Amino acid sequence: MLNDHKIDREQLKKFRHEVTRCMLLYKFALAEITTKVNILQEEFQLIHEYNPIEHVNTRVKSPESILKKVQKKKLPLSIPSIQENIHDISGIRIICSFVSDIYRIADMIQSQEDIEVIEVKDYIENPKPNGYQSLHIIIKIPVFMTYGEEYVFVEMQIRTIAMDFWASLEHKIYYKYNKKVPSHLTNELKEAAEVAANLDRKMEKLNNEVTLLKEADVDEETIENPSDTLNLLYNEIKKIELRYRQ
Ligand code: 0O2
Repeated sequence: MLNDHKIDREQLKKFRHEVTRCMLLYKFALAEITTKVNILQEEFQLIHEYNPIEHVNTRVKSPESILKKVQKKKLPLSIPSIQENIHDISGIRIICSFVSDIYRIADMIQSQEDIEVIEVKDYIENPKPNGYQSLHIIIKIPVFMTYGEEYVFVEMQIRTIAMDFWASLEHKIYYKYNKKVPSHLTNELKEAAEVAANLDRKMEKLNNEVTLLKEADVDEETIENPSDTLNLLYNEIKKIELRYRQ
């Protein structure tokens, strides 16, 4: 515990070392999960010729935010307690094109053997009272250090562009505003969240329709003689090679 007694020089050095080690762990955990997401994204693109992820952001929570959470949750001010009880120090936000992509990506990540799923909060199925929508998954992921492996909590937030747009602006407007917000503002914000959800539904429907049209339109390559087949394969390999050299 850090808040009960005076800290001497040696203890301070040890504390600094511990904090640095922890911050590195959280950074490495983000590097691990980012690699996993990138692999899924590239493989998905290769197999389905479609990229379900618009963009990905990661962040390590700032020390100020960690301390605020310690106070809010009335946790002991110690590194083990922070590591055990605050699960969103490493955070990754994955912005998907369509709602169905969110669950597809979530399933692919959750089914990986080295990932332990700790908690799933589905604010898409059950939006928060203010209208907030997103899929939150707390996972534990192994990080291989020089002294052995450590399992680190990572919070994944997966949502669409419309959900992210709403959440970013709501955050700016008053997510962390501690006073009571006038009810007409809360109502309007909730309405805006419903508009965003409608937009997601509409875009998903349009995408499904276009996918069906594309499938019906697939022009089968007709190959007349074996040398055409070889040329076709050669050209395909060249195209793939060029794409992956970039
Ligand atoms: P920051 O600054 O983004 O890190 P817990 O994490 O368990 O202590 P809680 O609220 O049960 O707390 O977790 P939950 O619901 O999974 O929310 C965690 C994160 O989701 C928040 O982190 C926000 O990033 C985001 N979030 C949750 N609710 C809202 C909301 O109503 N509006 C917006 N804009 N974002 C939300 P932090 O630590 O609160 O903030």
